[in-house]
Amino acid sequence: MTEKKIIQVINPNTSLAMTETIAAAARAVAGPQTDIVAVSPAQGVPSIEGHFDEAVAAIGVLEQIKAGRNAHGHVIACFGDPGLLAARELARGPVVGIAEAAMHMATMVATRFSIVTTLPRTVIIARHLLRQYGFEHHCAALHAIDLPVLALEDGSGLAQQKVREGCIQAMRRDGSGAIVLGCGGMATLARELTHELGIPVIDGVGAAVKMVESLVALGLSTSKHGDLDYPLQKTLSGQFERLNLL
Ligand code: 2AL
Repeated sequence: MTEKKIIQVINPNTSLAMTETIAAAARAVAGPQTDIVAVSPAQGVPSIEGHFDEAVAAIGVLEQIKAGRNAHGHVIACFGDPGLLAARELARGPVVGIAEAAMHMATMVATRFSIVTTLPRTVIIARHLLRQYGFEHHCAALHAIDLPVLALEDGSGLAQQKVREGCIQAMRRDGSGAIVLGCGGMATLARELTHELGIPVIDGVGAAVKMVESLVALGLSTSKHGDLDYPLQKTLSGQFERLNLL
């Protein structure tokens, strides 16, 4: 019997409700030989909606990577991919962010995609990522539902309804062949929307889990040749002592 593979799925914010949503989406797509371990930092920001939030959240991501070094691979389940390259330095196995995973997959099923995210200010973060990852020319438009991240967890269903409307509007207006959902808290909506709209609606959590599974199955780890090598040994002080490698 083949050994089970552990994929650590990190929600970089401290919302336990959102961690559960993300865990459910990850488990829904994981193969039978994959164990999903969903975690979130004990300290940090309750939701990530700007550059400041991302900088704080990145520390929590690194702590979780360090604590989860028994995992075969890791997913960073926030659409800003906070701390991605730093996490790759710390980790042995592959680390995949949900924004990069969803964007990559979207380019494989459509020539142009649209993104539906939460607040207008997170649109800017997504734009930065499109440029950084080289997907600017693949993205037709970005849309914000204009509700904060935690509205997705308030139980009212309003945010989910707005995501649905945003996707329909994006499909009609942008001429895009696919839609990328721009928040970890939207993860469980993708399958139903794909069915309803008749075009691929891509959730980065599922996309990232399947990418990590593929990388692990192919025996491909994060390269330790060059800049993603383990961080140079130095002694961190004060509250950052907990990030010391040894
Ligand atoms: C996110 C996300 O995925 N989780 C979070 O806290 N903030 N990003 C976003 N664009 O809403």
